[in-house]
Amino acid sequence: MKLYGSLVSPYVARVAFAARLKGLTLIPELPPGGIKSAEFLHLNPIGKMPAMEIDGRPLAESMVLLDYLEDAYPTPALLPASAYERAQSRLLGRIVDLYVTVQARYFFTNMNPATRKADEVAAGVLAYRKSLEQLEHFMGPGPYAVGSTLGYADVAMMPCLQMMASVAGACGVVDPYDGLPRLGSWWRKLQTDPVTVAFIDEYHNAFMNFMASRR
Ligand SMILES: N[C@@H](CCC(=O)N[C@@H](CS)C(=O)NCC(=O)O)C(=O)O
Repeated sequence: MKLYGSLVSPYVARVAFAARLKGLTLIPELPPGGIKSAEFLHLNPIGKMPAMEIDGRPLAESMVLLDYLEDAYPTPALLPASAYERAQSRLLGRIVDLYVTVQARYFFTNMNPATRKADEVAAGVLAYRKSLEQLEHFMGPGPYAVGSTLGYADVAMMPCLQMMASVAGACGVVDPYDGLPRLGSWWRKLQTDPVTVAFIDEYHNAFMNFMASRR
């Protein structure tokens, strides 16, 4: 079983972290020719990371890969037991992918203060905030995103929200979870758990090194 991609991608990071929580050794590797090479496109014609190769067969899309790991390696379970909470966990991941991380474009294109367009950043701040409110609405009361143990929803949310906080932060968003009590206490909870702290740091360092290399 192979995981293709780099930890700089929050989508790759969520798969790597899920695998780690399951005790699997699944270190992401960049395909030798990159993700637009003919070899990689043969495996994953979507041309995005992550992708996996499982017994010679291809699989892609990070949330599908989380589900694969959960089905193939059920212990320890990352999804909760109840049907509602399983759906709630998947919904949180979907909101992150469809409504939260898409707002990163407003910030990525305005990282340089010299060329920053204030109206674009302002639109991004509003759209990002709205998407966080949507996430907050569907989260559980804590301490984790769904229930009282670290699981699927936390793994799906953590690197993506870390990435969003970094790029929005670079454009002046100081406390994205202000006035969002569930998200705020969830994020603070993650900072108290050595397992999540280590992973957040690892992902954050990979992402920040990547951003520095683009300057
Ligand atoms: N929906 C995909 C998103 C993956 C994605 O956008 N990956 C980015 C890196 S963060 C990528 O590979 N981008 C390359 C491109 O779009 O050309 C997933 O969840 O796996």
